[in-house]
Parts: sequence; C-alpha cells; structure tokens
Amino acid sequence: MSFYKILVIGDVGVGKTSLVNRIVYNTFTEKYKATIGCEFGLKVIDINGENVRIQLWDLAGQDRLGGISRLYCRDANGALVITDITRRETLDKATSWKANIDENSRLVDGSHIPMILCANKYDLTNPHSCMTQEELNEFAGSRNFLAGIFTSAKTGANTEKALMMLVTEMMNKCPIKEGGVESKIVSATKKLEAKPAVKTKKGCC
Ligand SMILES: Nc1nc2c(ncn2[C@@H]2O[C@H](COP(=O)(O)OP(=O)(O)OP(=O)(O)O)[C@@H](O)[C@H]2O)c(=O)[nH]1
Ligand SMILES: [Mg+2]
Repeated sequence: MSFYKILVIGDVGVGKTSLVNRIVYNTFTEKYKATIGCEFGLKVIDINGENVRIQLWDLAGQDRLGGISRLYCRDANGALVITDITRRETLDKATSWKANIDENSRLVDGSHIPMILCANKYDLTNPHSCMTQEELNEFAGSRNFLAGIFTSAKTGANTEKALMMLVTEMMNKCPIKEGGVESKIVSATKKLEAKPAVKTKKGCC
C-alpha cells in the first residue's frame, strides 16, 4: 500500500483542523480549539483500485518559532496551504508559508513538493463580493501552487477535490513511496531483527 505524508499549514484559525476533520471523519464543529504542536489524521483512499494511505500533519498556526521546522517537513510529499477567504491577510501570508516549506523539503529529483492553496470558509462569503475563481487561479499560479481551490470545511465543498488533486500529483511525482516514514520504520525493524542477540556467559556455567 502506498503511503504519503501531507502537511496542512496556514495562519491561526483558517480552518486547518476543521478541514482535516472533514476529510477524515466527515464532521464539523463551530467550536474553536487551537491546535498545540501537531495533530495527525489518517485517511485511506482508493485511487484506480489502489489503496493509498494518507497521513495529514495538522500544524498549529500559532508559535511558528521562526517557521516550520525541517523535522515536520521531512519526507513530506505534498501540502495543503489553507487561507481564510474572509481575512485577506491570510491569503497574502500563504506565500511565506509556501516559501518556508520550499526551504525545508525537496523531492528526490530536487523539485519542490506539490502544494494546493485552499481558500477556505467559502460558505461565509457572498459570491459577488469575494475574489473570483479566475483571480484565485492567477494568485495561485503566479506563486507556483498546483491550484487554488475554494473550500468549506463546514459544508465539505471541494475538500475531496483538493485532496484528490494533490494526491494524484503526488502519485505522479513519487509513484512508489520508497524511503518514506513507514518503509524507514520497517527497515529499521529489520536491521534490529537481523542482529542476533549476543548472549554473554555469566558465572561459571
Ligand atoms: N463557516 C466556516 N467556519 C469554519 C470553516 N473552517 C473552520 N471554521 C471555523 O473556524 C474556526 C477555526 O477553525 P480551526 O479548524 O480550529 O482552525 P485552525 O486553522 O486549525 O486553527 P489553529 O489550530 O489555531 O492554527 C472554528 O471556529 C471553525 O468552526 C469553514 O469552512 N466555514
Ligand atoms: Mg488547528
């Protein structure tokens, strides 16, 4: 089974945890509980008959401590950069979130990991007053995002679409997930098993 790691990042309160909960559990709550550190969501999806295991790393928007650490970015295959459509400044900040990931992670071929820009809370906007799909495409395209997608964790609109688009691109870029977190754990386990325990004789018998 393929295994992929996706980072979910963006400013405080843009809806990262809500999107992960929508994707993984198909639930939503209006209650806000800030994420401390990092939470994880696991989702298995079927792509053309193949089971693909997706691990979503939901990072706190607060306390960036000067940026996302290299540790979080390690072995990441893609990212969802989340913004809040009702707060324009969160969209402008998406560029620095992306730059931060670009600094800390690369694919084996040296290219940047694919990222999708999610303009979240789309349910809260008047379609005539917020930015158009063309404007979002232009913003996302000029900053090298794979796409810009309006999403709503509340209604579930386009959440599946954003995830599937990212996963499809990740699978094209890294068809077989070798050297990922899981295979490293397996090989580490194998190494441990390979070494037979050396019994030291104690005493005279
Ligand atoms: N209307 C609406 N509210 C949303 C949506 N997504 C999230 N919210 C609300 O926005 C608030 C913050 O959501 P969270 O998912 O906790 O935000 P976060 O990005 O994880 O925040 P941090 O963990 O602090 O970085 C909560 O009150 C959610 O109910 C959405 O699509 N529409
Ligand atoms: Mg959160």
